[in-house]
Amino acid sequence: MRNSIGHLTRVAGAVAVVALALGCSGIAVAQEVTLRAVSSFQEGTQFSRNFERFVERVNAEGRGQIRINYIGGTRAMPPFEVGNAVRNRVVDMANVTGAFYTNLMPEADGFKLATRTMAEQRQNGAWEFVNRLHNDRLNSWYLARQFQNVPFHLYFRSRPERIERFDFTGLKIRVTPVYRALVEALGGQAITTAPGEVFTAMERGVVDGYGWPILGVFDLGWEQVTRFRLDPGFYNVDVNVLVNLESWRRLNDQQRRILETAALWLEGLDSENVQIIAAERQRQAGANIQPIALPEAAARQFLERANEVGWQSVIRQSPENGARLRQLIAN
Ligand code: 173
Repeated sequence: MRNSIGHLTRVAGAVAVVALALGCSGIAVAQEVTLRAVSSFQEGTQFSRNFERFVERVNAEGRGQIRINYIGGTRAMPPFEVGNAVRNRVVDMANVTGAFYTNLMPEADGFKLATRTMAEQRQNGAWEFVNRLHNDRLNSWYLARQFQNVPFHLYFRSRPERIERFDFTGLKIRVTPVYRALVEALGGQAITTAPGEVFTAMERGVVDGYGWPILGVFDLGWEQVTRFRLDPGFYNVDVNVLVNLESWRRLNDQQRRILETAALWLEGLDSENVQIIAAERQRQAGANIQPIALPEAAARQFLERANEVGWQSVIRQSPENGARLRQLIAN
């Protein structure tokens, strides 16, 4: 009896030690949070690439604390569904342009019109305002914005007749919300498609041209169906990194700091774009994509018109927030 009690005491002691050890390691394991992430662009292409570098960096620096499980790009999820997926926590994180979630947040159409840098926007309350819009409409945290120094262009299969007067009457142009108001204001017919449908739409003659940034034309082979690019470029690209709000709130301070530090690094990668753009213009010329350069006065008019039409459209869709956004992000 005495023996068996002694035995039981020893067993209980051992169990307690094991439980303690498990308990501790259990806490340590639970501390590494995994976030599931998607991109609204194809994996490995221009507008996914820096986000993929960001994922690598977070996974290296966050070892033991936070890990991003990158599920992939448009193979994993259609681009126009990404905003909703981060809102509903189908994913925890998304690399997505505002143009793909204007259905949830009409103001997102205005990000392309920002003239203040992200550094300025983080100082003057713009980031906070835009973050609040994301909190309210996308149930998400506005972690970063990339590619602010990359303009959009219009590309064509053949030289449009009245292009010098930027008259698009009779032209069918593939758009997203980025270019829709402008194309329509200039008399063109706007047809919305995801990037993955541009090649076929051009090849089959469903459209005469398309809107796209200066970068990324070669990613999906569009040089085969493109002969002209209208210069100047207009607006600027926004590709945002969003984190579902609940996923964000569940992180501890240190995990958030890892993401925030990497986000600033990610925004800093924009400094690489100046050289990348110069090389890309050369590459387009080499692939027989000719620039149609508007004369200086016409170019100025075109840009003014684009800017005006862009803001009108945002403010029409969201009068108060649109006007506030303009004050905060544009000079
Ligand atoms: O043209 C598009 O699909 C589009 O709106 C966009 C936005 C940001 C980067 C690349 C494309």
